Amino acid sequence: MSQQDDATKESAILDEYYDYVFSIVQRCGEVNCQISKSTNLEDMDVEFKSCDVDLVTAVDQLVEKTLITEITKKYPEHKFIGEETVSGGGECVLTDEPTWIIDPIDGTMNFVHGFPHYGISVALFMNKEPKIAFVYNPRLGQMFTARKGKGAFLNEQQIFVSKETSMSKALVMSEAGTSRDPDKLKVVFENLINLIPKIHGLRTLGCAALNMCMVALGGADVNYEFGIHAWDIAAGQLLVQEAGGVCIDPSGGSFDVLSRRVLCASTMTLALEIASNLSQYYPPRD
Ligand code: LIP
Repeated sequence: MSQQDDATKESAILDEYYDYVFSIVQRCGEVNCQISKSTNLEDMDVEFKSCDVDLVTAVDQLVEKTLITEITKKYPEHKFIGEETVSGGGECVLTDEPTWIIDPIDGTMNFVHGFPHYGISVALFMNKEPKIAFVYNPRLGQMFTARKGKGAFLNEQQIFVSKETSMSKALVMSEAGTSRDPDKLKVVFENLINLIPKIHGLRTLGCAALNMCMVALGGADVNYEFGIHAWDIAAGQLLVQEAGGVCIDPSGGSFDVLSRRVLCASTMTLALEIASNLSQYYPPRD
């Protein structure tokens, strides 16, 4: 078989995966949305993970279970890295096999408070490269999708990053994250004190995957965070890249989805200028 035949075959398989998983993500979003509209904060079934601001709800667990069960039914050989499975003691291993990296609700704190900025984040990696991405905010009806080589979309309209190259004009997103480790918080605040006078503005909305989507659609110019996990950024990586932007390590080196560090931006010039202004924090890898 020629290389072109191989590429056509892979593209057809990826289209099939995309269509199948798109409808599962949509269904999970509908369930999630009904629950969040009909549930009071005090009735919400919330548990704590690494600390008392690292939350998980029964909805996170249900959405992750549904995605894994439904994908396994059709593709039993596929692997998974899911936030709640890993938090429950499961493995976080990325091989060359087709692997779905899942955050059932990215922005669980927002979900629990009814702040309508959270989403289901799902990415397919093959040979350790992202091929398909979905980030779905069911409360606001925003479905972000991307396929390798085929662009990034919001509700089927193609999206592009801004062309911003200058830090002084950049709208920057970042998060303190869910860890309360004083060493990490020191770096978070150092960076804010250093950056805020040099940038156009700062936004911190509590959902890493949607922050990356804001860069992909050109609303924000930069997003960086230390301490996030693969499931928070896997789909965002492809969305930003397919929208014409860049994902790098916050030190300026290459991006590594398991490093728990991300810096994405509209342009490489801007990404490197931000990187050169950041104090660094290196959490243990995923
Ligand atoms: C959270 C993010 C939040 C980020 C945290 C954490 P969770 O994900 O969305 O914006 O700052 O590092 O990863 O726990 O809600 O899925």
